[in-house]
Amino acid sequence: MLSLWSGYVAFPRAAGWPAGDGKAMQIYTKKGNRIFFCNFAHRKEEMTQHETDTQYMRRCLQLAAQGLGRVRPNPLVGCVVVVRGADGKSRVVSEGYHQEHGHNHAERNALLRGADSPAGARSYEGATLYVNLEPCSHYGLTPPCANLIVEKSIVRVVCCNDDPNPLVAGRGFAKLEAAGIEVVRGVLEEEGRWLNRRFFTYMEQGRPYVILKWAESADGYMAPAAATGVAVGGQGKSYWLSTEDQNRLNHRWRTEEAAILVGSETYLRDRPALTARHYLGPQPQPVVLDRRGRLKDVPSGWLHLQTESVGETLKALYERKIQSVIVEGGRQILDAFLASGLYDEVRILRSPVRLGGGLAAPTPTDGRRVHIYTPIR
Ligand code: AOF
Ligand code: ZN
Repeated sequence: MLSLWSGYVAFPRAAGWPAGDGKAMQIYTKKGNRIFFCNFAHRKEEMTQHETDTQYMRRCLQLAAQGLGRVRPNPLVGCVVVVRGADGKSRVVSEGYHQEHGHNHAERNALLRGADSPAGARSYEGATLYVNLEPCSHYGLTPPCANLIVEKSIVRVVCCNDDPNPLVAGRGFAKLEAAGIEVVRGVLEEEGRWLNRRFFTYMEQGRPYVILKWAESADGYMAPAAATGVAVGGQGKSYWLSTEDQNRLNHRWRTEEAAILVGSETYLRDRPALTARHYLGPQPQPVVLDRRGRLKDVPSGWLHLQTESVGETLKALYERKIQSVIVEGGRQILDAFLASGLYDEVRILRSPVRLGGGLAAPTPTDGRRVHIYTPIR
């Protein structure tokens, strides 16, 4: 009897017993005894609503991610519109995402999709709208999304992150609530902050999101001994640390950030092109940091900065609305960024090659920000 009883108690939560539908359920014990019990209908309602919200928010984040590299300095935003049918089941009736800077926001794309078709002209009355950022309330390059949501008779808006943009910052939610719309905030909040880490860093800290990146050998060197005079990773040079896959990944990263920065030493030695050539996508803004003012021939279109500290450099980029930057070297600049603490991610492309000596790679101490990429074999 005791084992039976403890089995019953353990089931619903720990073993993930299907949450109640209000109906009596029966299970058989090993000895063939039948036990009836009734599940907790109200618990299922709560669970299901939260699970449903989480599931649709995940879809918003997935949609949003497609704008990476194309919407900056705007955030990545996805939107899903859901209607509950007569059978009580919810269905997605429209989706959209912010695709290009200056173009429609996610909500507008979802709510006006096929606007000239009967479906597009729908009011979406009674629908729930999921969006991973607080709907905007301002007239920017596009009219306010909050107004359109009200016009379309949406009754519930589920959000992931509040918008830190001072033009919005709570006014979007206030508009919706004033129109009697139920607002749910903070669903998958951490995932949303990670997806939009560039936007949040730029808005909240007044500086671009900083990624420090370098390639190092399996034994921790960035370059062979100086005496060899060989630049690692340099264009047309005979020595190459990264594998082809790592190189392609590196070029993909270049398409994802607004700018790419090197120091004058790297510029003079490698004459890097700083373009994304091995991956399709937008090109980053090349930046060269020339603290000693020794460069005369910086190509047009490059940003030539003569700032002295990391803080000043980031301020100069922020003022030019550059939301994120990959710092690709050299060693001195990487060390300066590491020492300043003004960086968000370190990406190390670790090569299978061993150099046995040479220029040691930096040794970042904050492991939480370090990501190591080794080739797949
Ligand atoms: C939304 N949905 O999909 C996005 C929002 O210059 P604009 O008009 O494109 O406005 C940019 C600002 O709008 C941006 O900084 C952020 O606050 C918000 N982005 N809002 O409701 C969207 N991309
Ligand atoms: Zn908007």
